Amino acid sequence: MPLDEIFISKAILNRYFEKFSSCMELDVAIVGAGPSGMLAAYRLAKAGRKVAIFERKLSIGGGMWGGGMLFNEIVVQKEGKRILDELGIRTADYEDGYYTADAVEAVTTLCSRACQAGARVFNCITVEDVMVRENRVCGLVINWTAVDMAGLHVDPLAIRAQYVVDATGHATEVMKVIERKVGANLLTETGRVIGEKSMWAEVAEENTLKNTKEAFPGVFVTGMAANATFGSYRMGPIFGGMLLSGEKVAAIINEKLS
Ligand code: 48F
Repeated sequence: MPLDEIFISKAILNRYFEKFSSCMELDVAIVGAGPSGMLAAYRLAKAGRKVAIFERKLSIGGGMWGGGMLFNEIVVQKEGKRILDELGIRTADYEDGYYTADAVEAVTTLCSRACQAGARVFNCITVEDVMVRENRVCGLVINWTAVDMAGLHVDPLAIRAQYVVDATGHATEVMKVIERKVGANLLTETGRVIGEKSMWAEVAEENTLKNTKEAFPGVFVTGMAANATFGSYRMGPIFGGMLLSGEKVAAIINEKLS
């Protein structure tokens, strides 16, 4: 058959809408395709959960592509290397328990593993709100990023999820929208998003794991969003904590879904 532009267009539309409508009701909806969100998606999909990531940008990877200050290498510790090994991302021994990996290889492989395990990634979609029933988040309100960027007055759509993961990094966008609109206390000391502190890699890495937990009924925080929500430090371009946090949030939610 000669190439037909309309046939190509229909193939894209039909396949996209099949994919999208199969994700209207999810076990887990993850907001943000940075390292913590993608690792969580990979683990949950591998466990057989129906999981999708909604990512505002055209590109996945969040802060991982750029390594540190655009030098596209990342650093992990031994525990982070365990996860990179499992994913098939090559690491190089540096010194004293530090390992490096190519940031581009890390992002692309992590996303590929998540997709092949069954996670769906929807890029160019911004999560602008949540759905709440009886003081528990039960879904996301989404719109095209292009609509948001153009400032168009267009109503969003919604998807239902048993659990939502805020993996939006420093911005902590899901928690902030809950804080602003829901009018109920978050599960933090102050009942609010406490906010991120300055850089202290060692404490931040440790706290990322501690802070990976439920922050509002139905919503878990992972990665840098966990530290920002519960008021801990930033860590800069060391990524073990992000991966371990994604692993932890997936394990907790998987357990709950069981
Ligand atoms: O920031 P990001 O990479 O999150 P992370 O997994 O990792 C943090 C590290 O990259 C680094 C660090 C530690 O090493 O400090 O910064 O915690 O990825 C967050 C993703 O969420 C998207 C955003 O575009 C990015 O790709 N995002 C943010 N807000 C929204 C969103 C939103 N409202 N809707 C959809 N996506």
